[in-house]
Amino acid sequence: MLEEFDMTEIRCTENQVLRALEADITTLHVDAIVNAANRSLLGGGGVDGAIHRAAGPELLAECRTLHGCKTGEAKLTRGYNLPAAYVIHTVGPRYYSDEPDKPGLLASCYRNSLRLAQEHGLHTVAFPSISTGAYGYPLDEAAHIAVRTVMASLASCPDVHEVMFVCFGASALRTYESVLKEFDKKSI
Ligand code: AR6
Repeated sequence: MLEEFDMTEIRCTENQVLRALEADITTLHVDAIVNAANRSLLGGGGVDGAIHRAAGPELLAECRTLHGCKTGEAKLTRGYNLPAAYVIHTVGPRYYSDEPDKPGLLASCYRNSLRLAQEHGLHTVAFPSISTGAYGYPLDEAAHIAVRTVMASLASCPDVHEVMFVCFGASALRTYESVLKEFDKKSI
């Protein structure tokens, strides 16, 4: 059992752990789940659609008050009917677009989401693999950016104790597990 745990988690500091797991993010009892939204923040397909369906219409009503979100930025709402207390909505870059510095924009999604979590005193945050569905980012590249950015951001987010990388499917989980292991070795 312990061995299984060792494969999927990295302890960054005494109080901060990163973990990869396979799950539907809408089922998680965490302080905040992150939504891979679009700039309108008015819903869509993929994880965005699943989150809005599970949260109910009040989520869309609150999102309407936010007037959208720029790529790389993040905004917070309540979670309504979700088991998660809050939703942090962020907008990833489209891989096949002419937006400059897509890796930088993807990193900003993780950094700004964690900054919001810290500002609101949230301890547990679950991320989907932002931009790797409809927005076309290759999973392995995106996973490296995700893990590297979260590890670097946690130093300025001392109240965030657990970050989960929520993988949709076994193959995504294998990718995140191998990236976590890679970074774990680097940090030794
Ligand atoms: N739980 C966890 N991960 C999920 C779930 C789920 N329930 N559903 C999908 N994923 P995507 P993007 C994974 O397309 O690429 C929307 O229409 C999925 O396998 O949801 O950032 C928005 O409104 C993939 O790895 O987000 C935007 O228009 C990852 O979540 C656009 O899609 C992200 O896939 C955003 O595209």
